[in-house]
Amino acid sequence: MLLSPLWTVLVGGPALVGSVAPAVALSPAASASAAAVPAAQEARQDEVQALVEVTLDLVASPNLIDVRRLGLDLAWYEPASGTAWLLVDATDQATLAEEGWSVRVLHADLAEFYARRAAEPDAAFTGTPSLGAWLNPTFGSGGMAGMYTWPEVESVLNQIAAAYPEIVEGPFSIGQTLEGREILAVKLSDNPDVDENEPEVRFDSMHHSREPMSMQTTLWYLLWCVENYGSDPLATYLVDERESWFIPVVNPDGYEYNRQTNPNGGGLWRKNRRNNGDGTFGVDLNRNYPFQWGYDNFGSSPVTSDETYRGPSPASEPETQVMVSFIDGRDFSTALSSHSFSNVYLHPWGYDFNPSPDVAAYDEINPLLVEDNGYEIGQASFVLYPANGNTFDYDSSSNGTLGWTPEIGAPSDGFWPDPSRILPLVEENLLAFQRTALAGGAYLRVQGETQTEVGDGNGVLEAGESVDLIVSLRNSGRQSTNGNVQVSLSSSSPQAVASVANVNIAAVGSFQSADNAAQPLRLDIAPGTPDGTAIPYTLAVTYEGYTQVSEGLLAVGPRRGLVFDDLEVDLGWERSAPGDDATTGLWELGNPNGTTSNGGSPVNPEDDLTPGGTDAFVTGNGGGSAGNDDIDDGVTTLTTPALDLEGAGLVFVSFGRWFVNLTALDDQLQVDVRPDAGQGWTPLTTITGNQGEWIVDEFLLNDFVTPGPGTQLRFRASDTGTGSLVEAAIDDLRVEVVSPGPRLGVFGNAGPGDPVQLGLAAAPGAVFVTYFGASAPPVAVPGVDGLLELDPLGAQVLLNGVVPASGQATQLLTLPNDGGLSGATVGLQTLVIELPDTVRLSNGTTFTID
Ligand code: 0X9
Ligand code: ZN
Ligand code: CA
Ligand code: CA
Repeated sequence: MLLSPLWTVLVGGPALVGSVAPAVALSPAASASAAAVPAAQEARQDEVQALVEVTLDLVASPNLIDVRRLGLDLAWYEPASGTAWLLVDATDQATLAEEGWSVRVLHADLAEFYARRAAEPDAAFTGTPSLGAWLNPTFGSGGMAGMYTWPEVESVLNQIAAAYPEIVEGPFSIGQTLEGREILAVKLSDNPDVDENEPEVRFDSMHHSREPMSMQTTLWYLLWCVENYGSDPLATYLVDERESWFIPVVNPDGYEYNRQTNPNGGGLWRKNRRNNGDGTFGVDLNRNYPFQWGYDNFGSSPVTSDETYRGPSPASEPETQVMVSFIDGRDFSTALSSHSFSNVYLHPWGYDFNPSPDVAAYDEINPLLVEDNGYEIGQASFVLYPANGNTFDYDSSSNGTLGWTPEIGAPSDGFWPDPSRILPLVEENLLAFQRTALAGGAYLRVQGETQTEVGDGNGVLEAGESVDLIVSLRNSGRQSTNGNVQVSLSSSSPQAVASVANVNIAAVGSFQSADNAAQPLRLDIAPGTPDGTAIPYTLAVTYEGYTQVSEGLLAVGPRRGLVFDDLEVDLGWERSAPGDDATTGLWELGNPNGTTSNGGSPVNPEDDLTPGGTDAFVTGNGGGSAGNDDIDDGVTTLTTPALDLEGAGLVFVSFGRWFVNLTALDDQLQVDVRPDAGQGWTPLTTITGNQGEWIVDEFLLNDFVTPGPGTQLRFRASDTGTGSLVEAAIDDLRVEVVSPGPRLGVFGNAGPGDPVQLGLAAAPGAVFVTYFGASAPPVAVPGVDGLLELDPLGAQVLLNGVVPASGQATQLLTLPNDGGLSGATVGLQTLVIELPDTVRLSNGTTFTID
């Protein structure tokens, strides 16, 4: 993207420019009367609200305390950068002018902006949702900017309960709102009408009526459970072994008020609809809970007109009372009380900086919740700011519940994301909902497995030997497993038999680890199994009737390096491909020039990955401003040279990659593989999120394709959707093989005078001689393992040597600088002499000079 402050990006297309005022330093205060409690008494619900951005200092004005003092509505805050978005009416704007704050108007009328943005053709949701397609209205096609209205939520809950009566109970009222609406809940479990002895978990949303995305996400998880019950093992387990309660809209009065004022969406009413008796309305329900209520005035306000007004007394509001008695009447182990927006998950304590008594549990579960979406997660008072009277603080203090508040969606999504964003946002939070439910009971995870050769002890699994498998398990949940854990092993290979196929592990306690080291599982490899044979196997871990299956592959024979490209020499990778449309930040090879975001986080790397190395491929390497150097407007493709891996056995590929995606997390680095030029690309991995560090990924190519004669990888980095800071980099490509015999490869796109890498994977200490010449049909040679694929007449020695201890002999060769060689195809093959008396031929391969 161009170097533009965050806000210009968020504003959207050119049609909106008219509503954006340039950065204005409002006139300095004539008298900055701090004693004034501005805007305290006015009825503000009917006023137009503008969204303005201001940068807050930690100490100097304006700071967060000033925001509180002035009773301003803080819609978004990023402590790291100090960026704050405020919702302000005309009176607030006058106050800001008096205070002399420099603010940027992002949207003069935010509600109108949301409604208009959601109505634009390119914001529409098209296609069929993968869940809730049978609902009326379909999920994602609700009546307010794609969001379900309150009557639609009621209808949808009824439709779900009617369709799944054997697992859904309700909807029933857990009590009434101030205006007499029923607060609706459903219960999800097997035997839902019976209170069974199963861990209880709760999912509520919309304490704040301008945050409908939280309700959509809660409903999505409910839909995932019911629609996958009986087919997906996890959904089945979570229904059978949990009692889950859903309260999608805690504040229907406020939500209906928004429908009345803004029927097409965009309404910004947050609090409930309490008439405060002084011309103002509303109490912030997430400040009204009766634990440390009114602890201080920092994050909760005694001022009735404020958006964080905590009410006259603890649990003064009917909605809070209903939730409190519901919470007290049950025994929730874990809970999510969802809000929007900020791409963050928050947990207790909220009221102060003291650590939660459950800090160890949070530390363990937190990273699991955000493993896929990369949201920030941590204690609310630190990650955001302290605020008292929060739902999760009450959950924790009264019932010891582990609770989180997801703030769903990016700042660019805001309170009313485009309809087209509803599905991506619910999807990116599904895992956290599943894992919150898991953590409420036993949450057994397979953390890893170790394989030990049982045989001659040379560290290599060979024919006639066995392998012992030890699985390490971790219970990251709040309850012990109910009974034993079964671990079992099987293989579909005709060359393998599980001689120890089933073992039991005693119940695993809450936040405890376990393994089967005392009774390893064992797989026997048949005598005579050739090197390079892949042995697939399946591990199954079962507890409480829930089976988690993982597939693995064992290689028979030694694993050796074939190619290692640290990119210190240019081997001719292709830097573009047909269809590329990025306008800046194209792939280039060089010494990376680091850039950083305004917030100080890394964007382009400063260093390559190779120890002692210099160069890597990066997308744009101009240095200077991060926004000028990164990918913009589309995709840029990097493709490796082709490598002959036909018949190579098992092929492991690894590479270091760097990926940064700031602003909106909607971009990716897509890695694909193809076995040969004529064939289609198969996805290897999609890297999303924002890492900002080198990470090495390894893949067994055989899991994706049959490695072929022209195997290539390609890396497609893109900035799509919302313009973002996007940078990718690649370094240290490695190819390793477990082969039936010595393996030879030539790597590089090279013309006359250019370098190529010649790689040989063979027995350490063996003597080798590599020949080149004309290829010929394979023939057997007496006394030699393997087939000769070179015409012996005219074949010449290219090089010879001794295979190093690593089993990888790599040689950089420069092609003769003779233009006449262009287009010529050369055959290559290596003779390997394993002293004293074994002689083998590598595969024959060919190389065409550019
Ligand atoms: O302020 C809130 O109630 C929540 N944010 S929202 O924008 N959805 O209104 C966050 C509450 C988190 N709790 C604390 N920071 N203590
Ligand atoms: Zn909220
Ligand atoms: Ca061995
Ligand atoms: Ca390098």
